[in-house]
Order: sequence, then structure tokens, then C-alpha cells
Amino acid sequence: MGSLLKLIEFPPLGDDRGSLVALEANKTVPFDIKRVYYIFGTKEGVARGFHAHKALKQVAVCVTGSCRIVLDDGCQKEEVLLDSPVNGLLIENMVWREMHDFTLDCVLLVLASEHYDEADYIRNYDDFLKATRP
Ligand code: T46
Repeated sequence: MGSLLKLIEFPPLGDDRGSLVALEANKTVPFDIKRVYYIFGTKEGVARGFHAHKALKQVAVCVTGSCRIVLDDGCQKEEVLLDSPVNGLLIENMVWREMHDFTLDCVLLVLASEHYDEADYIRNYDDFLKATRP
């Protein structure tokens, strides 16, 4: 069984002035990027996510601060602390995700393979489990 945690290390392009990371579709990010959003100002103790996507793939990067992401494909559950702007987490479709332990300064940048579509969300865990099992 392969790991759910597909971490991408972005090539550092910084120099003695500081750091720079470039995110390019079909290069550092393994799909066409149709949408970018970011989550910030998450209040203490608040958890987010709790859904899967039928088709959407995403790469999440904590550009500042940190949060813990739990991924679950219906068979296995794994978690990672995202705490570096040089690492992205590829979240495939049909993976349940939860985001916990946001630091107050956390800015979670997300690159998405599709435009926003509420019909692509599975927000009920039992429905998700049914969809992952034959
Ligand atoms: C995901 C995790 C990592 C929009 O109208 N357009 C958008 O592009 C997005 C992302 C959200 N919305 C609306 C839908 C809700 O009314 O914004 C509201 C908050 O979205 P949601 O409760 O889904 O947020 P999170 O933080 O639970 O989940 C988000 C993404 O929705 C989701 O795709 O994988 O971040």
C-alpha cells in the first residue's frame, strides 16, 4: 500500500538576498492550475476540511506558520505537519482531508486543478466510505 503523503520539495531559487519559490503548472505542480486560494486567520482550536473531492487534485503549501493535515483514503489514515514554504502536499482526488492545529500566523496556499464546484465535494464521511468501497 503506497503512502498517502505525497510531499513535493520545491526547488529553492533564492540567493543571498533571500528566498524564492516558483510554482509552475505541470512542473513543480503536477497538473494545470485552474484556481488558487489561501486560508488565513484561522481561529485557535478550529479544524477545517472534513471532506473529499470526487475529481479535484490540489497542492497545499504553508507559506507561513504551520498546520497539521490528516489524509484518509478510506483504508488508511496518515498525517503531516506542513510547516515549510518549500514543501507542498499533493492531495489526490477521493482522499478525505482534515486540517488541524493552525498557528495564528498560518497562511495555507492551495493550488487546485479545477474551478470551484460544490458538486465535487463529498462532505459526509459515510458517503465517502461508501464511494471508496465496491
Ligand atoms: C480543500 C481544503 C484544503 C468558494 O466559494 N470557492 C472556493 O474556491 C473555495 C475553496 C471555497 N469556497 C466557499 C465554500 C464555502 O462556502 O468558501 C466557503 C469555505 O469553504 P470550505 O468550508 O470548503 O473550506 P475548508 O477550509 O473546509 O476547505 C477548503 C477547500 O474548500 C477544500 O477544497 O480541500 O480547503
